[in-house]
Amino acid sequence: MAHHGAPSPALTPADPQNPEDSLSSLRTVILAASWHDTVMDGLIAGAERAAADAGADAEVVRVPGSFELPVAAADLAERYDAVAALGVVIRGGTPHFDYVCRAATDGLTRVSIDSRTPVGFGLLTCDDDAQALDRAGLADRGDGQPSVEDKGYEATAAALQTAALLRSIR
Ligand code: DLZ
Repeated sequence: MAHHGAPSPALTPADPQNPEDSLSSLRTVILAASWHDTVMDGLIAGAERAAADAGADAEVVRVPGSFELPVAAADLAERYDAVAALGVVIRGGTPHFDYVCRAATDGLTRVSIDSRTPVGFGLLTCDDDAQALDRAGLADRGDGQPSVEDKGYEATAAALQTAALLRSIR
């Protein structure tokens, strides 16, 4: 899938000859907010595809909104090797958007650093629904081509790859 200058998120399938190096043994959780159902479904589908490409089992844990992602991530980081945090915030007419985005972003950053557990950043902060659908891999671009973004996949692949890296250097 083409990306706007982003590194290819494709994950190499787990190597059965090399179980120690495999991504499949990483305990992985997909943490998902519950606003904007259709877009969330696309993000979660992308995240599950990334986990499947890695050969990893990933359970899905839901929180009410993106504001709740950091506290749940903090708890999950204690028992998982990789957390993929997914949410969608769409700009409205008030500054609320900025507060939720800031709280979720700062909170997830803090959790990741403090826990030393990679937290993939799959929070969409969008101006409108069309932008969010595109980033979640769900846009109908009208030319028979799919979206150029798949942020659920990217966030999960990044968390898994970082977790494997940390494991290899510890
Ligand atoms: C309240 C709210 C609003 C207005 N918009 C969103 C949104 O676009 N995306 C999202 O994930 N959550 C939203 N929320 C809910 C907050 O994240 C949070 O769940 C509530 O403020 C309760 O703490």
